[in-house]
Amino acid sequence: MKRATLITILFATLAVYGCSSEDGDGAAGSGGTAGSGGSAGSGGTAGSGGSAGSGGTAGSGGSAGSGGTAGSGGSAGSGGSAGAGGSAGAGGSAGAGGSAGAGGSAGAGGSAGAGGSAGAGGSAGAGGSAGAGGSAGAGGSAGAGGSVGDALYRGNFNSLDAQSPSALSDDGWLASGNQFDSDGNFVGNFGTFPAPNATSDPGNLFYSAVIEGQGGPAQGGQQLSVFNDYNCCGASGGHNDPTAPYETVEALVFQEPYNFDDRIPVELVGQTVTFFFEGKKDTGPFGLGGNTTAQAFMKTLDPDAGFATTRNPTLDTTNLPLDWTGFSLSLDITSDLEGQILQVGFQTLAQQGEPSTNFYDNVLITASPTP
Ligand SMILES: [Ca+2]
Ligand SMILES: [Ca+2]
Repeated sequence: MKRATLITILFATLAVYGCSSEDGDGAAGSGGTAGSGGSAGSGGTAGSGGSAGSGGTAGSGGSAGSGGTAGSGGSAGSGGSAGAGGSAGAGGSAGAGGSAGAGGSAGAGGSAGAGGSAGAGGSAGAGGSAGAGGSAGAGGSAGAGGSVGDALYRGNFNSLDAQSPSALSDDGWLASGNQFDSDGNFVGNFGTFPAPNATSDPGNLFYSAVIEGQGGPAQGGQQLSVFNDYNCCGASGGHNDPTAPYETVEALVFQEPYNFDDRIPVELVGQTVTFFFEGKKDTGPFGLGGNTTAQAFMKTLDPDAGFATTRNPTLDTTNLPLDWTGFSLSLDITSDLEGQILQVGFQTLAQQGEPSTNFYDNVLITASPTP
């Protein structure tokens, strides 16, 4: 039985059997006593259910807010000092390497590409077509003909009288000779004299001769033959040295554009004297052989210093080609050579009567401004 139902039955019993101390007439009208049900107000004690408020202790879960100390993870913010890595940003100053980008201004070297405008110099290469004008320079060889006006000597021997003893000397040719001992030491000089023409007296004359029949179209009818002096030197000297080692004899045949009486003038200073000639080997029995040597030469001599040789360019002609071939050598006339003597010609050096003949033609000696 529920508690509230039991309480209701109890009160009802009391109402039937109560109040017996009053006069016993007991009228039924006293039923008003049922008003005592007001004691049911003690149900207010049920307010102690408020002690369930201790569940508020669950509010200590607020100490979970100490999870805020996890905010010390903010010290991980010291990782922000990793931001010091930002100083690595100083590496950004490596960006200054970007100023290396200024090396890009080296791209200004690209303006060196303006050097490409130097390629415009290539158009100067068009000047190379002007080089075709250089072939016009071949016309300059005709200009050599122009230098004829400045020729110090020009000779082709064609019109010389081959039977005249003075054929060569009449054309300005001179001769000289030297004797050397077996060690090559100078023994003596034979002086300078008119170049002989051995054709006029082959048994007695040496050094040089006007000959014929050795030329081609460019050499014409007559040529110059140059060889040694086989009259040198007494019974036991020069070619007659009886014992080895042997003495040698030098024979010189030359023009003297500027001699003792007409020396190199100041006007010639700054000029280059060039000696052009053509040469051919003599294949006959008198052709150069044995130990003989030969040269074309230019020589300056100083009369004020014992005729000392001051310049002596030479060109070896010991082994001339079988066919006519052109040669040249040159000498720059500098101021120190003013007043000196200039000789231009051919030399042989021989011993023991060995053959020494070379053929020459078309001799041209010019002077033109030194390049
Ligand atoms: Ca000739
Ligand atoms: Ca000897």
